[in-house]
This record gives sequence, structure tokens and C-alpha cells, in this order.
Amino acid sequence: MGRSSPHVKEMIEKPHLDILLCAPRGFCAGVDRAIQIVDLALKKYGAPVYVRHEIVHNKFVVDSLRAKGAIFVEELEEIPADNEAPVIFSAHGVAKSVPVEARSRNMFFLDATCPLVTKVHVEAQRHAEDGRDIVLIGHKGHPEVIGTMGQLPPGRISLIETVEDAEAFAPRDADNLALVTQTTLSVDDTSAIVLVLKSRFPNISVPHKEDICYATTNRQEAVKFVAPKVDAMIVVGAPNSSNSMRLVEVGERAGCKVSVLVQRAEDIDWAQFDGISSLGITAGASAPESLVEEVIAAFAERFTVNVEIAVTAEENIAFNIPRVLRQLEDSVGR
Ligand code: 0O3
Ligand code: SF4
Repeated sequence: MGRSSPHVKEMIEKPHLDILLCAPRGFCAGVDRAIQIVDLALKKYGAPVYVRHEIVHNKFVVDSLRAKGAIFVEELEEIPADNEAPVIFSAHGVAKSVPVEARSRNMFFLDATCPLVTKVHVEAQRHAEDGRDIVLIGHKGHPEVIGTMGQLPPGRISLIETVEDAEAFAPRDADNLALVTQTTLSVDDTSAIVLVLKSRFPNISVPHKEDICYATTNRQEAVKFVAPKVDAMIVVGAPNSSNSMRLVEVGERAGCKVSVLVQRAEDIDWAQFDGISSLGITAGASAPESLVEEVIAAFAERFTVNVEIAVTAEENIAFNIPRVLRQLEDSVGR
């Protein structure tokens, strides 16, 4: 048997690829809790259970819960009048009118709102009770923003999306303002907006620690560390996931020319990764680790991969699930 010529060898051997895997990445405590609530409700009450809005913004998560018997709706009015099945509110939180409507229809509901989103709701209410109007930094139309704005009567909360909005904002009483934010924003963009608001309204009450949560902050920090070291960056997540989209932007801004969102391996546009020798991978707070593994496996088919983990923070936060489901949680050993 003759030896392969160098040319043939080149064709057979896969190119080398160093993968730097961001840590932390993927599921946060709020997402983990929300998915558990749907899972445990299905176990305790049986199918169907209704879920108002995608429990978290990930098609794979939603499809797998749907396969177990969850029915996803956008509004409570889509649920049949004679329904007796539990209704679960998504992790992003809901306006006050939603539980009011659920009660008026005698629905049994479980609230999967992340406790860190609820904390923002409580802050907004406290400020309103103290007579302040509220500035909310967030993205118009996002369910968390709709939920937070819906904690107070119309007019009490003004939405600011950009530095330009902050520069143009004309409050009723400039000395009686408070600031709250969406939990999944860009840390840097938000600081720039806060800076403008503080300089224009020196008496504005700003949270001691920003409302942007630990998971959002940590995942952005991890991308800032990894992106400058690699030829391309992949964020596993969904296009309607605010925190995932922010990670793509952070990757771009950290100097990575190719910073892209991928829902799962079949979405990878291989032309974008032609000739790369290093790749950073992270996942949004709503993206399951199995999808990260799937993406790595797809790269391993085309490259000889060496995977290293870049740890920039440790996370050990977990949230309690509602009491009615807790006993079941113990009995199934979760
Ligand atoms: O708020 P976002 O679009 O990032 O939502 P996801 O992707 O479902 O992630 C969970 C975050 C959340 C529930 C609100 O903080
Ligand atoms: Fe809660 Fe933060 Fe996760 Fe949102 S991203 S669900 S606020 S922990």
C-alpha cells in the first residue's frame, strides 16, 4: 500500500479548531425554576396545563414541554371558558391585570415569573407609593417590559430605550423620579443611559445594584473575555431572547468579526466559519445545554476540535419553586 500524498492527506485530515466555551452560559436560576414549574405541574395535575407565553424564549424548550402536554397561549382569553387545568405565567412576568383576570375566571394559576423580575415589580410599586414617577429602561414590546409597566396605572412608568430617549425625556416632576430596568439588557448600553439620566436628573433614585440580573451580567462578562481571543463567536439561543441577542452584540463589540446567533446545529451557516482556527461558544439564559453539545458535535464533524472552558464567574443560585409543587419535587428527587 502506497502512502497518501501530502495533498490527499490534507483532504482527509480535518482542520484544527480550538473551541473556548464560556462559563457561565445557558440556563439561569429563573429559567430552571420556570421549566421545573411546568414539568412538575404536568406531573402533579396531568396534561394539559396552559402556559401563558413561551415559558422561556426557546423553541426547543417550548416544543419539548408541548410534547408532554403543555398548551401555550399568548393571552388568557384563548383558554376555554370551562377550563379546569392549571395556568402558568411565563418567567418574564405579567402585568397586574393578568392575575386579576385569572382570578375573575376562577382559574388555578401558578406564577413562574423569575423572582428577580418580581423584585423589579416590587421596586416599581414601592417608588410609586413614595410618590415617584418611574423611568423604565427596556425594550418596547418585550413581555418583561409589558409586565413591569403593567404593575402601575398608565402614565406612572415611562419607557426609555436609548440614550436619545434619555436626552429627550421630559418628566412631570424632575425631582421625583426613580429608575428601574429590564433584567436582560446590555450592561454597557444601560450604563450610558443611566449616566445621561443621572446628569439630567441628579435626584433620580437609582437601585443600589442594577436590576440587570447576575445571569445577564455574568454571561456578558464571559463573552467579553472570550470574544477578543477567537476568530468567531456563536451564541446558542433564540432571536426573541433579549439576553441572547445582547450576547451577540457584546461579541461583536468585543472585536469578534463573526458573532452570530444559532438556534441549533442545523442553522449553522458553514460559510461563515470557513478557515477559522478558534471559536467561542456561549448560550443565552434560556438555551438548553443539549443544544450547545449539539453545536460542538457539528463542529467536531468538520474540524479536529480541542474544547477548553473559560470560567469567568461561579454561579450557585437556585430559586424555590411554589409550595404546591414542592412536595412533588422531593418525591421525584429533583
Ligand atoms: O428576557 P429574555 O427575552 O432574555 O428571555 P429568555 O430568553 O426567555 O430568558 C429568560 C429571561 C427572563 C425570563 C427574563 O429575565
Ligand atoms: Fe431571572 Fe435573570 Fe434568568 Fe431573567 S435572566 S430569568 S432575571 S435569573
